[in-house]
Amino acid sequence: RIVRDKRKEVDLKKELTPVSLLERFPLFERKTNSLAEKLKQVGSSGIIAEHKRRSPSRSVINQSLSVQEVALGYQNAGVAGMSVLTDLKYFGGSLEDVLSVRASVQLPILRKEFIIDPFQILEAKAYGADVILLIAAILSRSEIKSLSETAKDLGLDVLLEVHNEAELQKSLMPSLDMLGVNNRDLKTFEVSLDTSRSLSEQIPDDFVKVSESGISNVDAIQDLRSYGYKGFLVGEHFMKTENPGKKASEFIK
Ligand code: IGP
Repeated sequence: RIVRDKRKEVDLKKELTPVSLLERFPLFERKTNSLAEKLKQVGSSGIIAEHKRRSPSRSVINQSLSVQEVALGYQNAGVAGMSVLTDLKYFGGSLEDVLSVRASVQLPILRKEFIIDPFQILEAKAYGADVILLIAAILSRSEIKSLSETAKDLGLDVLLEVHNEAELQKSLMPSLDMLGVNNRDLKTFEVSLDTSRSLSEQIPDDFVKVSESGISNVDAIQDLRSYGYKGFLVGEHFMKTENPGKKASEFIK
């Protein structure tokens, strides 16, 4: 369903902004800032704070703050990186949000999108992102391979997201930097941090481990660290407050 929607969206966008034009965007030449390297640094907060206006599981989360305000708040709090949802239909985001965040902060930026086509990776680069997300549930192994290699060629980091053992086993390859375990089941929206706990030992040490979704307290982060996680992707818990940056700072010493 979502893959079909994205196919259409991408075909339309390719006509409006052909690759030859994207490659001439000023940010296309920008040297990227690695999120994986940032997470590996000793003393990193590990927090990847997300900008999320709404979601299919919770409808409206926060529509009143500007994306710049949110980004500056997160940066001041000391987060390691920022995730920016660019899907319009389900999350109310856009690539312009990435551009606004890029203009406001130096943090590594993850383009949070359902990526199915190399064109979306060129867009990510052209709009100032540093990292792309690939979701194992909607991609074959050969798609993961070609998309991640495209990203690496452009100097972007790759975060590969899995939700179960089969997705993890089919996906392991050297062109990935980070392995994200999504605690939320994208089909049922059920959330359990046990997903991260139980998959952790099957993720080889060459990948930076990231736990995604449903994280709402500092103790959970301490616990996940003991399973080897170095990155913690948090959206709703910060965004549902009036001051997401302030909420994020409570998670960072
Ligand atoms: C953030 P949460 O529960 O803190 O808002 O979750 C992030 O993990 C979630 O938005 C997410 C997501 C995704 C969204 C993880 N993987 C894939 C869209 C597509």
